[in-house]
Amino acid sequence: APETEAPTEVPAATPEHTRTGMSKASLKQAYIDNLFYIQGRFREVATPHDLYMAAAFTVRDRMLDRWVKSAQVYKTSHARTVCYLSAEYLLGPHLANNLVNLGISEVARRAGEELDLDFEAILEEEEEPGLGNGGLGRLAACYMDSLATVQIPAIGYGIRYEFGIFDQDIQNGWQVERSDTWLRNGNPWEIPRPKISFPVRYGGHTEHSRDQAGRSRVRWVADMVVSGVAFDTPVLGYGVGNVNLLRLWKAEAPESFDFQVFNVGDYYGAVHAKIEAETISKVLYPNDEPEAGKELRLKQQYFFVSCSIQDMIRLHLNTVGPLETFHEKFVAQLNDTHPAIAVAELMRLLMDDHAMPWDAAWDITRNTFCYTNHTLLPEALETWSVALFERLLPRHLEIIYEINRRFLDTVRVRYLGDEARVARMSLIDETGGRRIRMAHLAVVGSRAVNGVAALHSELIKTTILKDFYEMSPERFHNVTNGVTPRRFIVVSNPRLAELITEFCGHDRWIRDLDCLRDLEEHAEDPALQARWREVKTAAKQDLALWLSQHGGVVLDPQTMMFDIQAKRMHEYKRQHLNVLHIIRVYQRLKQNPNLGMVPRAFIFGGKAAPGYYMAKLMIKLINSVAEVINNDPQVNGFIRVAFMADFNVKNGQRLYPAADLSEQISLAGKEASGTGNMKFSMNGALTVGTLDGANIEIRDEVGAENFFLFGMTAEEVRRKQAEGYRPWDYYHGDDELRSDIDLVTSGLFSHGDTNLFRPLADHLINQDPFMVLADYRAYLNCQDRISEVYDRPAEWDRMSILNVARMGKFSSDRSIRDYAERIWGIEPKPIGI
Ligand code: KOT
Repeated sequence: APETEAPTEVPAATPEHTRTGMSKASLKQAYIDNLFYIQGRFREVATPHDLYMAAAFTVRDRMLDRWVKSAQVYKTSHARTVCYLSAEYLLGPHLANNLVNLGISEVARRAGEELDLDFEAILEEEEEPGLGNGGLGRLAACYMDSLATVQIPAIGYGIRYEFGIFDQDIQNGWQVERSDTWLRNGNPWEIPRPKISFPVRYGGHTEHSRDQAGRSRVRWVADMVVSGVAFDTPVLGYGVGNVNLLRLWKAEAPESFDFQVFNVGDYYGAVHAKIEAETISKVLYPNDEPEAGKELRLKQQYFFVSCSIQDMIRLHLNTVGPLETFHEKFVAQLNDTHPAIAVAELMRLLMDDHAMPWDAAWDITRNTFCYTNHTLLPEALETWSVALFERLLPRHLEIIYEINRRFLDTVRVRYLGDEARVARMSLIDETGGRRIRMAHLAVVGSRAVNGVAALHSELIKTTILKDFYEMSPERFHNVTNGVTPRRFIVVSNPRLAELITEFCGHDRWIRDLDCLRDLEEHAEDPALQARWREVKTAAKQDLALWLSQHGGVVLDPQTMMFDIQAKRMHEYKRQHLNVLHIIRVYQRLKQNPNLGMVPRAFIFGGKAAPGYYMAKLMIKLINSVAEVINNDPQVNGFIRVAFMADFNVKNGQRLYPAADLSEQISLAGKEASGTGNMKFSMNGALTVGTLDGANIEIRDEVGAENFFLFGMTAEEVRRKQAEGYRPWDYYHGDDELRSDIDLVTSGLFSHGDTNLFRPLADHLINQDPFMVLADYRAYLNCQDRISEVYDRPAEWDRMSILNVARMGKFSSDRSIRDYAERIWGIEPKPIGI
């Protein structure tokens, strides 16, 4: 089969081919053609969805030239390629982003106007692919954008879930989940590749023998097989000709399979087998940090990893040739441990299918993979029971045992007699039931290991991977996360983008975010400050309007500070600390209605894992506090509380531009990096935050005087925990704190029910694993300082401008360049337009 995944013939360069031309006239003609020839409609009868599809195809057509050309250049030049292996991609809507990256937003808008189309309504029509939970999945999406933009050949491999992250409704204050049917109306951005498909096997047993040359060979006789089919989405870089590939796998029953059963007459059995196969890519597990440990989850992981590695081997054999150079052609980045089974799978394919001896296969494997860790939370560290592995992946279990045997021998030689260390480092956890430690497999099978922010990368070395760090410190790195300024400034905050462009040169800052520095010298300029404020207020107006139409809360964008916390609901992120502050302000206002305070809108957004009771109760608490405050005329001129339902990429894009204050208040040492912190700050919000994750580096960049810091350091947290933390003492030692917690259980927020929020309050008073009570006072004091500064607009605006000016480091382009230079050893392969 030919190598490129799109036709190899590049159409002759005809600048105004109506199917690809970028002029307004071409766009208009192409749009009308697509509406007619693809949707089968003309304007008068077209539905909003038809209008969107025509727009999507018009844009996609303009990406395909570049895609084909990229594939050709990458192929003929044997370009080294990054394969990003991730179980999640939280992409967000494509249309607006692709228009920006093609550089045709403006001309498309004008073309739309002349066709009398409602451009905004068309953008709104797109259903976002929510193929991820939160930070980890969104990071993968930002990295795909940046890989293309910095012109690095890359393939993103993952799963084409039929149902992505659930949609969240709020009913009676509670989260209610609805299934996400994003494919219902078709997906114009993907191209199915039914001919690119691989068998993936499960279960059965292994048979060991020797070949004629006396080499040992293994045959895996599986008892279930599914077929993984490729669906490709082009990922265009900003202002470049490079288009990379996002290849997601859908599970299907192999064509031959049901006939076998059908022929013996078991028609129902055949259909059942089909459903069982399709189940594998049916739905995304909605757990953000803690692991589900479900069999289907392991099946999903192995499914996409096996397809991806088989695809890489196929590509290599078709282009470069001998598998001995596999690791020179490819570097594979493991996005957390979810794809860590890839280490055993590559070993299996090289040895069992391609007859390579162990040492050669191990050399290639270990030089192919690199592993990124995204969390230190013990409950999120993936382990699988040996029994489950044995049942599902018997051959891989053998390989893991052999990796472990050889690895532990090196540990023994290095640390004579230290069997405790051997047990700690083993790939098998023998304490309790025997379990496979996926992080250990990922580390042992990788050339490089990295954390996602400076603090996190340091903590990895002193906590969960300490023994591994001691043994080979040279393999440990830091790559601080970043976010794409295309989506999170240009697409979502066009007014700010336009203002920045006046100072930082058209286009320049969008590809080199360090250019934002040019704003610095104008930070005190009253004229810029006035316009800065106008831009912020306009974004707040947009959000206020949207919120009033969706959920009904009315906020005043002119007078109120917009104080926003938007992220997954989790105790370690401490949304309840924010709530305690709201309750304190409420009580102050009730005691002194004439308290001259800066009015604030407290805005929340975030989904809770469906099985995470405490997180769901926090949502209910926020909505219950909102109900009381928003309906109390004594206070609702000063404070209001809003919970934005269904926080996803699209809704995030409404929030980030409108924030005055960004809440990044996790317990120090718990948030690996955070990326929302960067999105808010890039849009001119000031941060109230702890010294956690990337907050530390954000503060270093923007200057301590432009960041509202509070709370314990990770080191103080560690010490306090070691001493024995007693939240009870804080509760009894601080009258205001006690009164705030008591108000939660008083029934005021629960129509007299004093039990509803008792689990939350009791947990805080008795356990408080994330030390909300210990940081409460520092947080309140910090919030008071914040209100004072907000009262001095010139000062606030200067700080806000400086935040944006100094955010260059947090572009995901910088992160990708770091990976390319320090970890991947890969050069850009520029493709012009
Ligand atoms: C989920 C399950 C297992 C292991 C890790 C996770 C995980 C970690 N999911 N999201 N994260 C977040 O990843 C982001 C990107 O690196 C970080 O910014 C954030 O702090 C993590 O919580």
